[in-house]
Amino acid sequence: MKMSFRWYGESDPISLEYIRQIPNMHSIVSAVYDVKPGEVWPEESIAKMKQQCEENGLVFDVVESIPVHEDIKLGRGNVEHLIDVYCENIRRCAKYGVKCVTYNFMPVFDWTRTQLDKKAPDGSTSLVMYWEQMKGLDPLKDDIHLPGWDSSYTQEEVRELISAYGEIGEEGLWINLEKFLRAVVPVAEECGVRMAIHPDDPPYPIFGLPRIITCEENLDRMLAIVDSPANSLCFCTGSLGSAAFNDIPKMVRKYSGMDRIAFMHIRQVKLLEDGSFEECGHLSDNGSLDMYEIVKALVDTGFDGYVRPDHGRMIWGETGKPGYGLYDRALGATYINGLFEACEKAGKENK
Ligand code: DNO
Repeated sequence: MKMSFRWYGESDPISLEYIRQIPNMHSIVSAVYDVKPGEVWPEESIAKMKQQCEENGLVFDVVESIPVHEDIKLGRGNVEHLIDVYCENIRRCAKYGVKCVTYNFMPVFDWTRTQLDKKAPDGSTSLVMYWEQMKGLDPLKDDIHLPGWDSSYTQEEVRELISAYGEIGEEGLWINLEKFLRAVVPVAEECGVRMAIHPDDPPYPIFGLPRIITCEENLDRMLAIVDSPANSLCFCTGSLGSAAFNDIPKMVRKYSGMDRIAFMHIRQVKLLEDGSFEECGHLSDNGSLDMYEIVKALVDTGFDGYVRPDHGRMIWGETGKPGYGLYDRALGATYINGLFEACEKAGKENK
């Protein structure tokens, strides 16, 4: 596996000088942030990112994300042009050494949480989603500002998008995903890039918006659309793991065994009885996911893709982008390194 760390570029309060000091750190996961979805990424920006990483002994070979324009997901407007731009961005990234491109197909909003700084008994804070806090919210009637949601949309635009997605429904979204994959995956294949779709977070409909990258049946369906390692998963344990119906170690074993996981987001989540969930420390004991079984499944199946610790808590007084502080993600990386070393050594001894 190649250990990686997400970095938000020069505006990120965490420097590459710090990131490189995390044991076993190999790759930087980043993107060009000052370009809107549907626009071409300037080559200079990609080249600069590559150079900055190299100066720090790191490799910029994972992109997270090239965002998919809402019109591609909705199948409206100038889809052909938007898909061409997307393909061009893949080619440009590949030219500067990128091997894996992450994206998602979630309507309107990326991840959904109701609070980003929930205090745990030990004084750390983390992101949570409590159904109690969601109750009664209706985006078609109320002005809703959930933390982390794209604030560039007006409430009017959000309402329009929500109704448009309501009209196409899940099957409409599948049709548009299929069209996207059939165009994009051959380009990725050609330039040696693996596309890695991020699951919906959480993996079920929110506010009636269709969500399709949610469970084993749907992951099978998505991978079958184009049966190629260039059409792979960004397997996010925390996103898929925030629904009890997903058996995470089993799914990791299956998809890694098929060589269809390009990128692992490893994070912990604690499921509560009513379906709410809290993010927590990476350790198995801290939450609902058995991290040992997850890493063992990767090692047993010879996984050689990218891994990153995902959302950390805020600890030791750190402030910054919720989920993306330095300290707890570094602890996560170290813990994940330890699990890999133990599983790899045990695997060799058992041979
Ligand atoms: C959350 C991230 C996601 C992810 C996108 C990929 O912290 O894992 O926002 O980057 O869904 O397109």
